Amino acid sequence: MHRVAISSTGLFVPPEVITNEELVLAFNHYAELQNTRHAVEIAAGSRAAVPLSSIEFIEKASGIKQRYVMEKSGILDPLRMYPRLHPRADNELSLMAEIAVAAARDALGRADKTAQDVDGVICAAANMQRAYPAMAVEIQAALGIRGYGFDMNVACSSATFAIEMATNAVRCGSARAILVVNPELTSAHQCWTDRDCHFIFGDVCTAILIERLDLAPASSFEIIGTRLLTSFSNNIRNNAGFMSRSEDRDPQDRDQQFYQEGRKVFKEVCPMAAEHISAHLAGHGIEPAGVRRYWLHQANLGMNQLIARKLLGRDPAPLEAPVILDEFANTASAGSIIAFHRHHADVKAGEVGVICSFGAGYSIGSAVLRRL
Ligand code: CO8
Repeated sequence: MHRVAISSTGLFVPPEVITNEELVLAFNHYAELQNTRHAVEIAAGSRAAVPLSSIEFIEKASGIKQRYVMEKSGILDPLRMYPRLHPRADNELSLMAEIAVAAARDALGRADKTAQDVDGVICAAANMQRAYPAMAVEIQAALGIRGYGFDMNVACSSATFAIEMATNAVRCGSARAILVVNPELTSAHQCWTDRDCHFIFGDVCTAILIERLDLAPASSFEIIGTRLLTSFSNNIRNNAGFMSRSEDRDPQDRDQQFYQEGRKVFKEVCPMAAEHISAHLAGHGIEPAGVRRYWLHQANLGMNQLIARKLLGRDPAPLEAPVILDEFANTASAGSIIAFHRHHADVKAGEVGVICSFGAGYSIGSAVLRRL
């Protein structure tokens, strides 16, 4: 058995930003157009008016101030309200693969590694662009990596579940290094016309290079343990799938995009995540207070503060559980990896940190790391 490390991470940031001001302006314009069009039914009580959104609510309820997206003009067009993404020919690199390759190259460069040092690619994300061939195989080919690639989806926990898959492959010797990529094009499956969730998501891609410790750079993070948990819930769902055509579904049907019971998710997932992290740390003989940094899933600021409070018995200092969702919003599986990417340089040799993600499923995944 080999010891395993995170050698590096990489980040692709999409080219366009939508601030809360722009988002709410477009949403409220959409709401007014809808309410004017359906004024008679609304007055007769046979249809509910679309309520207006507010910047104050969004920032207070979530902590989100802006989000990056691949294409914003379609999202902000009150007659459209979703991105304009152009189909590509089969012989062109697909969009998900393109952003994954960019993040992967960033990760490889930071560890001073090349495609020849890697034996496999796992594409782990909340949605895949197509059914087949696997995104990971296209990404593997574009990078020139030998070996194998496969896709996996555990919604917001996809990255941590993939870290465990990659760690096991490297630990048992079936690969020297695995590249995990998390291309999250959330804007394509977000419901931008639902006031309760139109502000939640952003696009991004992260990459994680998981490598045999004896081959990894000197200041890598050893993966001393991973732990996964799932518990079925309908509170976060998206019913779009390969049977939608046969079910005569319209892609605009509300259940063919992301929907959730946000408050129930908040109440149920916070205690589960705190207990999961405590139990994982206890398994390694580590007290929650002995952890230098928690790189938590980035869905909601209040959620992260509550989980950190449950773990520490007090409010966390800003850098104990760093926040990136103000800038990126919820980027599904990539959030905790962005937090790690942006906030690991000051962790000292011997200090411990925890990456933890949680979301639809429900699913929770954690990795306990020690800096070399
Ligand atoms: N502007 C003004 N008012 C609003 C708005 C708005 N935009 N939205 C809601 N309100 C109103 C509501 O109507 C409600 O009014 P009333 O009290 O009169 O009924 C009031 O504000 C309070 O509404 P909520 O109870 O809904 O508000 P919350 O305080 O619960 O906050 C949140 C809503 C921010 C959504 C919060 O519940 C939350 O963040 N929960 C956690 C959700 C979460 O983490 N989900 C994880 C999903 S991610 C995942 O697993 C990956 C899925 C795959 C990715 C999909 C990509 C598209």
